[in-house]
Amino acid sequence: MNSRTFDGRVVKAVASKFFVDTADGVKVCFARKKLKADGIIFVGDYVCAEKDRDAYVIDKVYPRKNALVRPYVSNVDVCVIVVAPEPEPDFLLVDKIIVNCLEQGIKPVIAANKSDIATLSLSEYNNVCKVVSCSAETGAGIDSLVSELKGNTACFSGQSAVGKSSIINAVLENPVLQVGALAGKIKRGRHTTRKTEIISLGEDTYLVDTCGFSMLDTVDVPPEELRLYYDDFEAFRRQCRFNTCTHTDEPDCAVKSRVGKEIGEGRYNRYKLIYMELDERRKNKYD
Ligand SMILES: Nc1nc2c(ncn2[C@@H]2O[C@H](COP(=O)(O)OP(=O)(O)O)[C@@H](O)[C@H]2O)c(=O)[nH]1
Ligand SMILES: [Mg+2]
Ligand SMILES: [Zn+2]
Repeated sequence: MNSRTFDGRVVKAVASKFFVDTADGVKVCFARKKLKADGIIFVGDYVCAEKDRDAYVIDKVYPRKNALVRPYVSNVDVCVIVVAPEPEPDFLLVDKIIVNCLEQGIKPVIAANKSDIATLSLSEYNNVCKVVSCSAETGAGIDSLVSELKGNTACFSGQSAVGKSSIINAVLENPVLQVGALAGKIKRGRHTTRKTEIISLGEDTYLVDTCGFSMLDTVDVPPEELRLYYDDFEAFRRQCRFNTCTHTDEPDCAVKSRVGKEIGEGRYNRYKLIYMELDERRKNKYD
């Protein structure tokens, strides 16, 4: 690495320009032709760039940990799945998003928003993922959510009107993240969803400000692998009669025997629904 090259992270892309967050501020870069030929540079990519005459040019994209599409964002660590008492929660969607997160190496965190209206009962998720109760309206629980985001790149998903944009705004206004030199950077008015962009909050914390990733709504794994994404089944799996048990129709299934006890009935029924959907889809593919 010579003095003209530097590392950074693409935080925004507009036409052929890439906004790269570096130790030395945000630099507007172009990309080498060979990189464009290899594929698009994603928002979220870690890159190496250099000063070439009067322009900054991206030379190299570092390997991605993961990549989401529609919108294209890479290197996501945490996905906040927002639910609320109103609109009525769609837990099938929540479970599908969790499977996809785990498959992509993303940590799912459920934010039970609008706690000022009612408290959702989410005990089914105790052995599944972190659940944070919050209210974007009153600010309750936003500190706990912020501590889940610190040092991570986080995106938000969930049904329309659950409060994703409101939570992002509450997080951006949260004093915990606005320390020292960062405070100035974050003064950017209230957040509204627009172009794909990740917001650098400093200390390696980034928010993907685009809500909802349609790819996270659709599960696409082989049906017999679905069970691998259910951490709450894990403790019992080894006691199933068959080690290939899918926990659906097999006899002596230890997972099934724990339903209504450690495993929530709704959670298990939705598992079977997703399993059958995947099985059906595969049958259609080969018919
Ligand atoms: N009571 C209450 N309302 C909220 C809360 N968070 C968001 N809302 C309201 O819920 C509606 C949808 O919020 P929005 O952030 O646009 O949801 P999004 O579609 O998921 O981005 C708006 O009318 C918000 O004012 C909350 O914590 N409590
Ligand atoms: Mg929104
Ligand atoms: Zn089983």
